[in-house]
Amino acid sequence: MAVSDHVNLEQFMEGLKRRNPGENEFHQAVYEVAVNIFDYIADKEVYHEAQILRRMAEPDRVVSFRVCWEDDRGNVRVQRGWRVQNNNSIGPYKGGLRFHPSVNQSILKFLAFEQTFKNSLTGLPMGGGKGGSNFNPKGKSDNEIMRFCQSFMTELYRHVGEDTDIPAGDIGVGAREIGFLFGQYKRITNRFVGVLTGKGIEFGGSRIRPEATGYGAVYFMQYMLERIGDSVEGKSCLVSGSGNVAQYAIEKINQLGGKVVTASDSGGFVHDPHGIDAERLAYLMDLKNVRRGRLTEYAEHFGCEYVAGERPWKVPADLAFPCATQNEISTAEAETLIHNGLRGVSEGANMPTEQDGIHAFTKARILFAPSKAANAGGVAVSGLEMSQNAERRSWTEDELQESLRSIMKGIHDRCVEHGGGEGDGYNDYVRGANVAAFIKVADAMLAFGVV
Ligand code: NDP
Ligand code: 2IT
Repeated sequence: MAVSDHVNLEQFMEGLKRRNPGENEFHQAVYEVAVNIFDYIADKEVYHEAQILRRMAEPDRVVSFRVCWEDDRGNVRVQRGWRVQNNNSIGPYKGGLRFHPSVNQSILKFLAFEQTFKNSLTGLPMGGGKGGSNFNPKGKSDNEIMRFCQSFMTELYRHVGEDTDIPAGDIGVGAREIGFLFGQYKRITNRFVGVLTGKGIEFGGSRIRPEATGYGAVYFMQYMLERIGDSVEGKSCLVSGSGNVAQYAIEKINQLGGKVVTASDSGGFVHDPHGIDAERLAYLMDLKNVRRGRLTEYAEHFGCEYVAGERPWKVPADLAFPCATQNEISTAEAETLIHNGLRGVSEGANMPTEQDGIHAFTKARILFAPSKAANAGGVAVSGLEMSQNAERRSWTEDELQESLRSIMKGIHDRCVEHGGGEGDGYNDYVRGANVAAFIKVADAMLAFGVV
């Protein structure tokens, strides 16, 4: 087929939307990648002929199932469960599980698609997948969480395995949920294997997995700043979210000499001009992880402002670390941040910035690290947990800290290699990440022929 006969970007997106009606987050995630890839492959006939991007945007399979459980009052509850296995060309499917009432097929397809690219960037042999449920863990007792996780795994166990698909945590799924899920997998199969990552240290978990995503997102920012002769030290920082990723982003920013003045949850945000220092972070962690309370309590305890129903982006600062959820920086909020003198963004959450917001940041030549690069530290240490499980050993904290830093540096450098930043000129990390990730997966797919 001649190059001129190929569909263009617009036709490609029309087809994707027609085949996946109403799945807006999925359309958004694919479009973000397709813009760069159509440009990159314009003169590369082999990728067109093999329909590589079209195949990447069609998950290998989507498993959807019913999850029934009983609440503490004896009521029967019915939830939906999914596992989206997007692509296993460079390794077994790998990616988290999200438990949140907003979860639907579109969100999981976008996350599984993104995960394929992110995992490729880590340099480790992992394909992309994602799963979860519209179950709302908020306000549930430990026993209810356990019964739900057991029921969820009673179906999921058929589709996963240490060489097939290895889930982990995401929103609403942390150490407690992974423990219940692993316990049920082991009970059903009578096999003790690394089928999940993010496990407790006692049963095969890896050191620094809890820290890895937040730390990695801050390292990425540090590497972007170092490239232009600057650093995180002395910078004022906005963090959104107050869960796993946000907490360890705050910890690392503090260690590097930055000052974090905000955190948020689904109710609003807290503005703390004093800075969320080590002592205040310890309070926040106890509040969110142990007492499972709301940020309003933090504001009351430390006497600072809590802004209900809003996100932190109106507060002037040097750096922003969105660490809550998708589309949490609107285009208007991106423009406000730019207007207030923002210098850099590192996306701890998955796809937190709207498409036009990303465009506004890059147009204003703000350092912008897209999620698939910036938050890859979590899944990278998950990959290291898989290696440790396979060799039935535990590596030391020092080894793992060093590996995380060098993996994030490797991702940064690959984004520069393909991002058009010459010398210390402005680098397009979005393009760099998309192209670098694409090449590895695409070339593996070419090697397999038409499958
Ligand atoms: P947690 O469940 O630990 O924390 C999520 C935080 O975001 C909470 O503060 C929560 O508020 C807030 N939040 C969640 N959904 C919404 C929403 N719809 N609107 C406003 N606030 C919301 O999740 P994680 O920290 O693990 O995940 C945060 C982000 O990072 C997600 O985008 C996830 O996909 C991404 N990520 C996570 C990785 C990991 O290793 N955990 C790895 C890579 C990316 P509340 O407390 O009110 O629920
Ligand atoms: O989005 C992500 O990269 C994660 N939630 C972590 C996935 C993993 O397998 O550790």
